[in-house]
Amino acid sequence: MLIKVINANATDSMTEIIGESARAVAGPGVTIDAVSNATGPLSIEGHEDEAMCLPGLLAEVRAGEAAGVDAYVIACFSDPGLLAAREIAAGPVVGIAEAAMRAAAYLGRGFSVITTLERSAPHTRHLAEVYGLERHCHGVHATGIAVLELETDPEAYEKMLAKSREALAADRSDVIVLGCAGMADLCRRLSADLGVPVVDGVAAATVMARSLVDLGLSTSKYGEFSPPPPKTAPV
Ligand code: 5HY
Repeated sequence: MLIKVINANATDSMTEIIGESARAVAGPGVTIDAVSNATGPLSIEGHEDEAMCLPGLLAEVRAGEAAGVDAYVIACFSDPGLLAAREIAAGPVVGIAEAAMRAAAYLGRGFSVITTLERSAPHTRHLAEVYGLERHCHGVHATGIAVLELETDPEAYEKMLAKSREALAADRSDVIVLGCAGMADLCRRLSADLGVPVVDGVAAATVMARSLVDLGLSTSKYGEFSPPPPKTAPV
């Protein structure tokens, strides 16, 4: 089985972290093709970045279709292009925010999302509503660490640990969701230090994508997610 994991941004070092997380859970017989979005922004930190990442991200899905990819993971916590990718792909497409939040709902009474910049928090709350998980999402907390600083700020881990402890107490939650694909490598350490489940969306989405393929299931093409009709210019 071939799962293509698409980092919506153009930062290769983050793609490596994402690929490692996906490979760690992929299981036997699954090949992970982790790719960067060559024409996307270096990080996705707002609506304009999200819009700008879409052409490159969807081009990767189209290339995946030509290469026989079985399923896709969109590895960016705003789940950019998720619905469009579902129109293009024959196999299932799973976004890391949706997969992480759904997984977290199995694990406790309520979860807190630990995100990067404060500006990302409202969109995460919006996604929880869209996915019908707002009752489970007890809070979204920003660390103030920009996406690319996750790799360069020597205090990034300590800041995430402190913010997670604050969130668990303030939200009366019992599960932490990592709100950025670039946090994937911190998941196990954070869970050990906090003593609660910590969900990395890259891993959750990879397992979900694999499971859907194993079940022989994919996006319905019956209605909304059928390819759009061909267009001819008016004359
Ligand atoms: C992500 N941005 O997962 C999001 C997270 C964020 O480039 N990869 C990004 O902070 O909005």
